[in-house]
Amino acid sequence: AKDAPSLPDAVSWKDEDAFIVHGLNPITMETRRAAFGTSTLVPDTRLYIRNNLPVPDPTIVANRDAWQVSFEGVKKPKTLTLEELKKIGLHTVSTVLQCSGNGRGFFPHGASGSQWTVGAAGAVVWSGVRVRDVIESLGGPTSGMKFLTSTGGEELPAALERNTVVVERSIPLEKAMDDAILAWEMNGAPLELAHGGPLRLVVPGYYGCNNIKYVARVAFTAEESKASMQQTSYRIRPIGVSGAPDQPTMWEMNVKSWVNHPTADKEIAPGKVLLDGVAFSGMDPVEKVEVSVDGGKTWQQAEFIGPNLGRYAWRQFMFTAELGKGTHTIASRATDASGDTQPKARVENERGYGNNSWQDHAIEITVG
Ligand code: MSS
Repeated sequence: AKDAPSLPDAVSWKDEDAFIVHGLNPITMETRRAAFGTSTLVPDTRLYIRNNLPVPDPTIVANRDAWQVSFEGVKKPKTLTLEELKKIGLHTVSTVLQCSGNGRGFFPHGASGSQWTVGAAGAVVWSGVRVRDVIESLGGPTSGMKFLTSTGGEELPAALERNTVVVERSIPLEKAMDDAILAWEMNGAPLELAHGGPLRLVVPGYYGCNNIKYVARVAFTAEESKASMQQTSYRIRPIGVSGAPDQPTMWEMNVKSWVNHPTADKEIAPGKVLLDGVAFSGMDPVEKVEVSVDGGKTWQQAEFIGPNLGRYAWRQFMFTAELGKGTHTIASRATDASGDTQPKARVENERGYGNNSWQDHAIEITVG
């Protein structure tokens, strides 16, 4: 029998053995590399969790349809319930949800934040209503608006200034109107509280931080949110430099891949060795994955397997290598439809965001 579960209630239903738990207050847990399967989607029980604030009280999912969202910066501002949103439209999309800091653990300067390796990411399927359809039913954005600013429904500690703690992110208005959705379902079931239920914003191709959980306010704004989460956090800057609004923000994801199996903890016999992994990009579909079994000296093309769930999902790939006794450094390198290829080296930056270095994500396996 297993010991009493050590995960808090909000995530007690997760498959604990599948995770590296980086922290529980707030909850920060990544999927182990070896725990990723090969059938494209990551089941809810194995999908990573990243919360900036404590998970809200479960009473908010007791009556999901009663959840309210206020729409502002539109011609006919209104508060709609989830029940009303469900009548406006229905759209389903598969995306890779990935934390901006996924791969931070590979930065040698000790970037502050969760020391994620590969597992703060997963492909899932969402159902909800397109932001565009809701906004059109409210007369469209008012003129002069440039961003969609969304706010999480967490109760904020009264002692702290709102903008220093609130989970609020702005994305370009065009992106929001193009394909963002308000999702109430993930992988075929009502969205779990820990993943943002009853309702979450999903921004396909954008980093996790933009996918606001428990979304309570959706506003078109002329400027980016004044929240620290928008102004100074999630900004790419050189090591030692503070975050500032003129630095690039974590919107579109970059092209990335990694090998999941075999894992170093399994015995591997010499001969044919099957490798598999995942590959994805931000706004462009991934087109090609190459694999190297000699630490990047030579590359060969891998084969995509499994269903193609669209440009925002990840593709599984596999490769059969002929490996002799000894230690081998296995790397993968993806290229997307815009021609972007994963670089060898990470882009050094203060907070360790956006790591897509193929070298950092390589694994060492011992055969024989
Ligand atoms: N939302 C809210 N409301 N809150 C919080 O905290 N976080 C972020 C997103 N959203 C939050 C939100 C992050 S940061 C992330 S990644 C994500 O979410 C995650 O998700 P999941 O579901 O996995 O947990 Mo980084 O970039």
